[in-house]
Amino acid sequence: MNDLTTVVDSAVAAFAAVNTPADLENAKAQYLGKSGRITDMMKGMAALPVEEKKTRGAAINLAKQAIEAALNARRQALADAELQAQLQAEALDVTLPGRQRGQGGLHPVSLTLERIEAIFGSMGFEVAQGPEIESDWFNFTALNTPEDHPARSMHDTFYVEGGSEAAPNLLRTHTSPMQIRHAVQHVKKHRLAAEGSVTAGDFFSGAMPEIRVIAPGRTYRVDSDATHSPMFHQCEGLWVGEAISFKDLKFVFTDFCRTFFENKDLVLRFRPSFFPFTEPSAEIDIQFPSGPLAGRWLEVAGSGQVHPNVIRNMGLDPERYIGFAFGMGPDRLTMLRYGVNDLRLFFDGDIRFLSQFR
Ligand code: 2U9
Repeated sequence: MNDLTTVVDSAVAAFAAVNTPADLENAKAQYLGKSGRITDMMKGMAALPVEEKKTRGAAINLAKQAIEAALNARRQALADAELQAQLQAEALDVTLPGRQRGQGGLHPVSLTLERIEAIFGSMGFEVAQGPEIESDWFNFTALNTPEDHPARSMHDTFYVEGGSEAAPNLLRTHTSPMQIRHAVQHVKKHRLAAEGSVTAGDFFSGAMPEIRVIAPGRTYRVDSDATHSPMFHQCEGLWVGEAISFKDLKFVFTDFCRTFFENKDLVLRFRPSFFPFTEPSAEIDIQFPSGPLAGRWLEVAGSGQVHPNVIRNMGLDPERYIGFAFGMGPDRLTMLRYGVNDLRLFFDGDIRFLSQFR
């Protein structure tokens, strides 16, 4: 029986010596495989007398069971070790600080638009928003822009599909069409209330609350360099009533600029100019009394008294209604406010630039 003890010891040692499941299966084959040592011993029993066969067979079985037990124990040990190694490799250090989600913020131009809306809102202006794809009528014709005006050319304006040759569609070149839309609705509503019906063709001369509205939003022109982007922002304002004059324009716009730039000593200059939709017209320049831009005249807006043809296109009688309008570029206001000198930075989407305004 000594030989059996030797085989069992040898198997246990062989199993202990391997470190992978594949090597363990190879080692097993040497003892329990088809020509393994235990199998050979079984075969060797054939020559024994019957009585010896019984005792020898029982002893070999016991040895075989011992080897199988050692094999299973080793299999389990290797599987446990593998699991431990994997757990260690994939271990999470739960004491590390978590990954923070970056905090977002509004785009600098959006901050400016919010600021403009808040300031004009405090002066009783409504905010009107509307389509960026406009008809030629709302964008040009209603605003008294002649058929042959250069702004209507394809070099200046993006025309889009969907309209007819007589009434093409385009990407709005300013937000003034929205002012016309707003004014027409305003007039219709109050005319209906006053007269019970709205007759096309003539103009409303009755009493009505004033139109006081700003139209902020995206606008488009065929233009691209350091100070022009094909998409840019505009905010236009309109105040129409029975006695709204240039004096009111000067007061409103001066108050707006001083609040916007947080500088009560800001100086404004109204310079004669020309726009088809206003008459008379003026460009508005500002001057900072101190700081990096001190002493320079900086153009910030166009303005004027709304042209009688435009008043008519709102459905109003220009003999009774009069008012002013202005238009400014929030992109440029943002550049002036923060000292940015290249407009394209606003639209490149570089987070290193944009995160400075959070
Ligand atoms: C209506 C009637 C008149 C709005 C006006 C300007 C002058 C003007 C420019 C300023 C900077 C456009 O973005 S910009 O290049 N705008 O000069 N805009 S008067 O006049 C209107 C608007 C609506 C119904």
